Amino acid sequence: GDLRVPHVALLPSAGMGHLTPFLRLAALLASHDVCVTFIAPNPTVSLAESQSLSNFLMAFPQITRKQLHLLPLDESCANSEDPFYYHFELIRRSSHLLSPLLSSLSPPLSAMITDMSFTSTVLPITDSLGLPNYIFFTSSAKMLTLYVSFHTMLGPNHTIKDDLQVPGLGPIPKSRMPPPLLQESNNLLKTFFIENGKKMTESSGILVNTYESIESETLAALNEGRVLRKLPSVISIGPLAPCFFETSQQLQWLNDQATGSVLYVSFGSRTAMSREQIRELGDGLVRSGCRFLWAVKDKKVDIEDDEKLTEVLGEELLERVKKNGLAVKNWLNQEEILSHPAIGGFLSHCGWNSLSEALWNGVRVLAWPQHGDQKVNADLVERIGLGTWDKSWGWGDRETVVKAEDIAQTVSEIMGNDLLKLQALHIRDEARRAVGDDGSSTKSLAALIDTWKK
Ligand code: BUP
Repeated sequence: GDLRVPHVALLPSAGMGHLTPFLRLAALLASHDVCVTFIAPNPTVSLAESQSLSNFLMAFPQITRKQLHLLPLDESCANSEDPFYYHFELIRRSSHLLSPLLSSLSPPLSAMITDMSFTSTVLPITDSLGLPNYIFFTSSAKMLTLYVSFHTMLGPNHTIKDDLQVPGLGPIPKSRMPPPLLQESNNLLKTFFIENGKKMTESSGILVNTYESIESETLAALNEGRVLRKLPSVISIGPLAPCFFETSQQLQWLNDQATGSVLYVSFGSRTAMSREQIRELGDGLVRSGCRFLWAVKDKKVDIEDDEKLTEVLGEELLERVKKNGLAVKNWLNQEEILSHPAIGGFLSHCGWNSLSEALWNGVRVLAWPQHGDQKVNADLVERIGLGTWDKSWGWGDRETVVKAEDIAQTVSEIMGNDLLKLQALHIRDEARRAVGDDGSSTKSLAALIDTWKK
């Protein structure tokens, strides 16, 4: 008989690092003739999220938006931890609104795809509706091994003693784990890891924005029960291709630079370095003698980031910066920048989306992890030959201030490293093959969609 058109609902979490891969996945599913409903938590934390979402929906009118209206929390629940983690909590507490929303959708849903941070909240809801629920893990497969194992590693006082060891895989040393996980006291991130990590086993499958040739050993360990005995299949569907729906920014400055000569510098949508570190970095970039395009971020949340560049950098440094590079404080269309022929390197915090955009475009990476999953990802950058990582730089500005001389030297080294340049291009070819016609990720996704048609 006729196969039905599958209808899938997607629920992303807070922050561009979660929203962006969900938008890319939505576009990909729509291109495979899946009917997609995008559930958008409202309001968002940042302006970048709300703008990106509305541009996306204008470009993909076939995708339906449903809003999940977030209930305000009382004062006692508000706290000073990361506003994005706090927003996860807000979405979690409004999740009882999901059940009526999901059951009202027409045609009836075939499946739901939920962000990893809502695993423990949303699984009971979809279970009660008899709806298969897939968890989309928005970081690397290597990070997934820690996510699902963390709750099994806890000792007395709820701390962990050891590195994560998985048979056949390199360890994840404690020093590379997100620092809040090592604290004795509970915090939002730790609670999320424990509760969600436990529940992952009950999902219908785990989708990861990665692909065989960069994480084959980790994917094998996950799927052969070496990480946890009982884990649903881990399906690599990446790298999710950027979909150009944002309006082009046409940076004239970039168009005027020589091919492969510019270092792009950005630490993601939620990292603000200290003023002191920002100035050392600026000084270092100037002293490297390389051309650079620098996204300066002074506050975690974009709406609060209103100081002028002159105030952040100081007049003297700003003048020096202008001679060699371009510093900006507004939101840049990063996928457009990384695909520009003038870009030859990326000084990155190693957020998983930034890395997937770097490898998609064959751009060398100089890793400078700042928090969260980023050291685990930086290690991967080094191992696959996409770039270099100077571990003495630590976690951004929390442990030490990295000096301008060090930055200058490392930057000029990576921009002059032709071997890395070739390796990055090779990685780009493999990445594109994975999502090409006969690619491993394409096949996995097609098989998944087929199960929804039955
Ligand atoms: Br900043 C910035 N323009 O100016 P990550 C970011 N981005 O397009 P994060 C821009 O936001 P988490 C800008 O291309 C990427 O897709 C960028 O995600 C885009 O890091 C996304 O790299 C940022 O995963 O999130 O924001 O720190 O901590 O959740 O990884």
